[in-house]
Amino acid sequence: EIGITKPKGHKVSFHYNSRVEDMHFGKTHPMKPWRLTLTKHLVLGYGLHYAMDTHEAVSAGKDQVRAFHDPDYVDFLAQVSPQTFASLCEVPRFAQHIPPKHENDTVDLGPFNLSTSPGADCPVFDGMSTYLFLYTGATLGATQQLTSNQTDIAINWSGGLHHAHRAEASGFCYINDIVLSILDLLRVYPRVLYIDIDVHHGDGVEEAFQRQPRVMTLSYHRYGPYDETQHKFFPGTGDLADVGLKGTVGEHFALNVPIASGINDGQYKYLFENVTGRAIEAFKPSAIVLQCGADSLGGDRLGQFNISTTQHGECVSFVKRSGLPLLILGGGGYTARNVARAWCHETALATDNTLPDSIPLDLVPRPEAFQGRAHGDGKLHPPFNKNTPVHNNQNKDVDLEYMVKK
Ligand code: ZLM
Ligand code: CA
Ligand code: ZN
Repeated sequence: EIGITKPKGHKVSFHYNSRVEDMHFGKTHPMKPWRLTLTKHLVLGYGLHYAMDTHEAVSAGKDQVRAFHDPDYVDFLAQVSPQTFASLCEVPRFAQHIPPKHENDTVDLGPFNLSTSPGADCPVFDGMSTYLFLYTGATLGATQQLTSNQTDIAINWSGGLHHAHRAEASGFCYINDIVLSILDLLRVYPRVLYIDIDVHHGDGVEEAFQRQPRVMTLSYHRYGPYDETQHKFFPGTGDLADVGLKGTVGEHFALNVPIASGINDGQYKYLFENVTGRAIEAFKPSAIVLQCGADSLGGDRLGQFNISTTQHGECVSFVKRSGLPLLILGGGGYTARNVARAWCHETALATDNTLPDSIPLDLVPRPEAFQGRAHGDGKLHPPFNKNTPVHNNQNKDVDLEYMVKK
């Protein structure tokens, strides 16, 4: 028996709707909602649902999404499908959002940076509207539990889509559920701290609150040229010097920790705990939103860091120790079995449970996803092995010290 217990002294609520699992961004598109299925399998397999209140998420309404997004964009998202895309592009109020075509564009972009080309970051796919309004509804349901004092920690692994802008999809993100949540939190809490451990810069959230001193955004991310081609790692923003909009009251309420490829556990822990610790001390937030993108894990298909699920989880534990109302969200994560491992482990940390390292394979519907040498030998925390692509560590301790001192 695994012996899962309810946390003593605090409540955790879990927000999810299995309908998000059926979605396909496209055959080889890196974003796989299937990772959410695997996460659910591990959470239920270990019995963590006994330690939380579970809520079936309901779709967000268009009015709720308009609290941040452009009304034309919201209407477009609510109606779009591969079948309706072409005719919607002809509607004048949508057509005005079609970007001018650049000569070396590889994909045909429609309005709002959406596209039916298979190579697009933000494709239009079957069931897309349902998916978008559901992950957003899950985040808003989780937020509502916090603002009504019915929980202390609320979790939505299907949320955390930090790149979406007011009238533009970007980087696999269409609706910015994080911004919508923070706007709701601001009705109740004087100050909200947003922390983002996805390997990508949380640009959409930073931009939305760049003039807002009641929200501090703090992102840790891969930054700099990607490879010899000198292309920048997506989205290319989040320099150390970027601290919020200059000359507004929001200046100094954005923090960025740009990191080179290959960072290890010890270095990440040093950065995360020093910078986050000082941000909490100085800003004195009344609530925290933590985006837990799992593409910062070693072995991720798109990420370039070497951190373990243990260290990724340490970030969650560190933030939890603040004792503040906490919203935990997902985000990126492109090696599905590792995403599921990290988010299951973090669900356990939120509920004060310690899981045995052997996955209860008899209780998970797809044990083969976690078995065999290449899939982590049935362990929750398999060590990196020769199948894990490792990125050379380009981070010098002196550079990290410089950022912490700054
Ligand atoms: N091309 N298919 C992270 C968002 C990262 C921009 C370069 C598109 C991909 C990637 C799409 C099937 C989060 C860029 C990339 C190719 C312009 C990015 C479709 C592979 C595929 O095989 C693919 C044909 C696709 C997209 C790779 N895109 C890798 N990296 C980034 C966006 C989102 O984790 O932060 C939060 C959820 N985009 O680098 C290009 C510049 C589009
Ligand atoms: Ca980040
Ligand atoms: Zn990411």
